[in-house]
Amino acid sequence: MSQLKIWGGATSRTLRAHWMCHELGLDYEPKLIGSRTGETQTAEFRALNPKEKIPVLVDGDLVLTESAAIVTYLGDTYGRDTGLVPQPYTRERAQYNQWNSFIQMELDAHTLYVLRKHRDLTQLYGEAPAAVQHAIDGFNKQVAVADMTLQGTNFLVGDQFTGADLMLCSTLAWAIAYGFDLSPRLNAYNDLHRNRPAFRSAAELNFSISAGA
Ligand SMILES: N[C@@H](CCC(=O)N[C@@H](CS)C(=O)NCC(=O)O)C(=O)O
Repeated sequence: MSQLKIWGGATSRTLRAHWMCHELGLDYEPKLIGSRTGETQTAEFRALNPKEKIPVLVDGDLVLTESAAIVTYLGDTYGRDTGLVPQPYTRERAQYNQWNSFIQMELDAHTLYVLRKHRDLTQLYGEAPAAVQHAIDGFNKQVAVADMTLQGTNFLVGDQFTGADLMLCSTLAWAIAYGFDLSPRLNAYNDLHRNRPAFRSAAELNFSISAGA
């Protein structure tokens, strides 16, 4: 049995962790539990992650949460020479960190996740039409910055695919599923990277289960 486990499936955030494992060709054990199925509230899972959230990485006695932190840890630990995560103490690493923070905050937490909560899960989080409208406008404004950056390149950092592209593509797919109309450049970028064999095998695994209602 592998000492490396990834808990969680069915969402864009869990996809990030599986996708990086597949990029690195890692032998790991997927523990495919879904969100809002009750599986994040079992005693076993709460002992791992009292936040009751997925994804979670377990590597021996290390437990790590937060999808971007998991992606970076995997690249640092198991892919030092792959360039999937730029080397520490470099300008490329600083730019990589910047993009991952931007994607998590501006394209995920403040915008798409607001729609998730206050448009799709109103029975749990309540209605907030003004917040929903601001989230839509905010996403469109911020994603335009990614669009500008990708003028003449297929990569956010340097000249190769990195964990930052993985983070952005997983988020763009989420946006498309929510009905956002992305620019031709962002669609082409997203399609290019979603053609990677590691994306396809990881997505097949990740979406082999469903989230709860
Ligand atoms: N910032 C965290 C967010 C994690 C998160 O909110 N996960 C959701 C699913 S995408 C979850 O586990 N929800 C718990 C539940 O609904 O049961 C990350 O990027 O990993």
